[in-house]
Amino acid sequence: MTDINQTLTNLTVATMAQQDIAYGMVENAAIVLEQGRISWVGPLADLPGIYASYRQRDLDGRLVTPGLVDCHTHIVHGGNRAAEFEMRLNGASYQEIARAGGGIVSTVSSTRNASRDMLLAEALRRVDVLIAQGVTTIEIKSGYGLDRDTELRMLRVARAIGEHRQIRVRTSFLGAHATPAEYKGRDDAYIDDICIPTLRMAHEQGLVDAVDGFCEGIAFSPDQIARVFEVARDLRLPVKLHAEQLSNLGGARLAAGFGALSADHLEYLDEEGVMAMAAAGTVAVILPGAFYTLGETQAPPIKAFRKHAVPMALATDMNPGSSPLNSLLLAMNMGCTLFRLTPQEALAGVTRHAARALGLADVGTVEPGKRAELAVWDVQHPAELAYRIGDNPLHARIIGTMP
Ligand code: DI6
Ligand code: FE
Repeated sequence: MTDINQTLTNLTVATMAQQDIAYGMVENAAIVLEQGRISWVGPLADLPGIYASYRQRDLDGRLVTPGLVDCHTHIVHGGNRAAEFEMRLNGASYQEIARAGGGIVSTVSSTRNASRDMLLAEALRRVDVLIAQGVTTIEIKSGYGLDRDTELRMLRVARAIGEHRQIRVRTSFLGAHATPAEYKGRDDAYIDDICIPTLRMAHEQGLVDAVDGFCEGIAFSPDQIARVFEVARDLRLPVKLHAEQLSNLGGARLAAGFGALSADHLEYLDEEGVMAMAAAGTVAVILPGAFYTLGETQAPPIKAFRKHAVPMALATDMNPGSSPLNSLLLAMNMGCTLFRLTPQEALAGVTRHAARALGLADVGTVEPGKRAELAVWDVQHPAELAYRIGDNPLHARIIGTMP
């Protein structure tokens, strides 16, 4: 539903604004949308007279939240890894799967062999599932090309998604995701020959909003990530990092040192790393889909994040290998059930904190001045959004028309 100026009435709104009221809740509320922005939010009884002439839209007592933000996805990719999933459940080890050509490498070859149109069609099908769940902003990474042309093609497809659907797309360059087969054993040469020159070219073509990396024993060292982040800093691009997913290499500390928007996964993060993130204002992006798919047992340090007031976001990490999870609502439920997040933390994790993990100040809460991007739900209480498993209570997304 889109309209230029309208007043939404007969609703309860979880504004998710930083307030001492749970969910920033306002009951019997009204929301005024003008020219694609939120102009006013509050009790209907206090609606200023200047809005009396606006067309009113009665929401029948439904719950309104900010449009959801999925701040960490690899949703553009070729092929899938179902065969690998079956091999694993038939007892194959990761090594056997890798020897059989599984893992990131297999998605790299599927993606390199996929045309722009194929990548776009497959990604749009996955994005439509998220849109149907109230997502209005999505982050999309490169990282399955690992050569110049395919990395650029992935980023162009990501931008095209925002042209084909009413969803805002933010892109992250993830050339430092893995070393491709042709550079096996030559990580530094890959960083110098392919990753950094492709980052510069993608930036020149306006394809990059942030720079990401995978800091892990099976991927890149902190020093190698630092070389990519120094180029990002020269290009005035913000950074974010897959860090401490399988071990503690000090990736989150490195990211915080670069003033990173976010550090993501974080299962093996220690309190020193949490404190470095707190000092830098770096958001902790929690990815329960990968934890669940990989059968991980080490949970991220949620209590330490609370203790040091590190904002926590939640995302699908939608990718064909470690997190073939295409539901942000299920990610909310997993965040609560697997990591003991509260339902309020889970909703903040896919609204206010997810927007902050993307460096976006104009979405993530229902407050005057923010973009008019809302989700309307057939639920009585916002906790139902994390509580339900496999359900989708979305009634509609409301996206105001920008002039
Ligand atoms: N961490 C992950 O879990 C994924 N990438 C990353 O940096 C793995 C992606 C895949 O398995 O295809
Ligand atoms: Fe990821």
